[in-house]
Amino acid sequence: MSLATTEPAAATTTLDYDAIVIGAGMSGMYQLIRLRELGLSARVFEAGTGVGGTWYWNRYPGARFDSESYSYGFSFDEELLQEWEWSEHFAPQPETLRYLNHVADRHDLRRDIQFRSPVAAAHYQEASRSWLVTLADGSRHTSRYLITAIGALSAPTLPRIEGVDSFRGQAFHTAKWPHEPVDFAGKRVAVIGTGATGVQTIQEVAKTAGHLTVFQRTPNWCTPLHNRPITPEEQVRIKAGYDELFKRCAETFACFLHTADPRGTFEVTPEEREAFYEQLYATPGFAIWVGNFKDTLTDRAANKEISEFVARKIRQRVKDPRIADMLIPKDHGFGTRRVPQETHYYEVYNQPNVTLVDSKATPIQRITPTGITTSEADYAFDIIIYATGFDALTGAFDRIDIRGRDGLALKQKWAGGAQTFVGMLVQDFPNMFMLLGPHTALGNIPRSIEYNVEWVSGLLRHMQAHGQTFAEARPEAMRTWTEHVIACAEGLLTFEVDSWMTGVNSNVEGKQTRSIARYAGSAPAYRAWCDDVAAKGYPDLVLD
Ligand code: NA7
Repeated sequence: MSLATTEPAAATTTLDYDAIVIGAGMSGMYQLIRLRELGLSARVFEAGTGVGGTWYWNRYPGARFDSESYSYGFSFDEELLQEWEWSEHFAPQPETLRYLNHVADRHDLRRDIQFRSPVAAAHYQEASRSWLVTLADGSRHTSRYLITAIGALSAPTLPRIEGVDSFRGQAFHTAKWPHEPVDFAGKRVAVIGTGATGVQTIQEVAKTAGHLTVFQRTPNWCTPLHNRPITPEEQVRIKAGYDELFKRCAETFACFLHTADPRGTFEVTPEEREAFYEQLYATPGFAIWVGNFKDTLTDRAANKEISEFVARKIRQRVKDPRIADMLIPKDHGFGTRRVPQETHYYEVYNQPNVTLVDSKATPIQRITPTGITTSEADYAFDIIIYATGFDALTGAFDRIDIRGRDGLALKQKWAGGAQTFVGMLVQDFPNMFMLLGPHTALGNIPRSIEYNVEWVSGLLRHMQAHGQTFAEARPEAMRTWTEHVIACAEGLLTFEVDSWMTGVNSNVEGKQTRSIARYAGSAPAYRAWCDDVAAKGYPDLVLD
């Protein structure tokens, strides 16, 4: 590749912006702040009418954090940390959306964000080494850099079931929830899906629905969230302890406050093990998932122990043994799929207004104008809620026509599985930077977002200092990183199970088999790798 020949064109082309950012969720918001600090002009295109991304779209009843609120907020703004008060240990969605709007106000972000502007296409322009971005309304915008801030769980999927459009009642996907409240009182309501979203929805809707019917295809291992209000004394301690708290998040495996216990499951006596499980079951948040014995997700026998413990809890909490049995997963062990965090979820099935349908044994055959037909029965509904999840990790990328050098489609590049360099760059797609793209550490997501934004901003600062305007991952660096991501997944029970974490979505063409698009190493190891690249002056990138 001759870099010199294209340089004059690159220098003389007039572009609309230095950077175009797609998405005004937490990634896009923070990236905009950093771009401004670098003195770069930026435009954020956002499909919604407001900021917040995930917390803008997912307004379904019961939506809330599963990470401790104070570990989830932005950490970069000391004044914001002191000024903002979370009301609960696991904040509900409306509060999080208020928080993100507050951040947008505080940093005057909206003047650089264009709302109601879904991006349809982004094409790399070889001659000018720039990006041409086309919005759904056909308008075109150019920039030197393209930064995707489109989320890992942001492309909702409806079931591929005949008749979805034919239903005459109200129907909602949880991630496209209306801005007005939905009244369930006296209504016949169906929820399809029992992932983290379905569980939060079900336990809330069951409070007021006339009758709620839950269509469960695969049960998940759910554990108590133990949410409660933050007391004034706790508020003081939280605010005084932010440095310590974020230091801890930076040290743990997945940036949560919880991290694995250094002991193996069978290094302790059965009594000690049971006592430890009980303690974890009583601890708020993800302690039981990510703070368990170190071999919980790698050793089959260890995993069986904790699975049996949680199964016993389900049996204790659900009165009808037949229903309890339906709610206990049989095809995967505890923690090998995302663990939904619940508040009286299992007790919902003791209520007379709730019915559980096994939609694996009696599959949904079609949605009808009046309800749902399974292989066994016809059900009539006023409201159908689709808690059917997302085309995760790569889905949001697939929905935009992203093309790199020589018109190569990103979808084509990733046809055999995602390939990236540290989850942030892709060879053949110069000057495109991904925040929370495939192959990045996810975990407690804002912590990962902040790191991604800071790394990309550090790279841009380095390029500014060296008079460079072109960055592309070297093919061998991308190969090495992609192989490393695949190696990290080896031996993990999680990768032996179908879920969004292994790229499986029964409702998306071509996503029926498992793939590795999620980095499964530790967040500290991820950061160490990326920091090393920066410290060495980015030898894995072609910079010019
Ligand atoms: P998930 O975890 O992907 O859950 C989707 C649920 O919908 C799951 O129970 C699916 O069953 C079910 N589903 C999907 N399609 C169908 C059809 N066609 N028929 C019946 N049931 C279906 O999505 P969530 O939104 O709950 O959570 C995603 C992440 O977002 C979550 O982990 C958080 O990190 C935030 P299946 O298990 O595939 O049998």
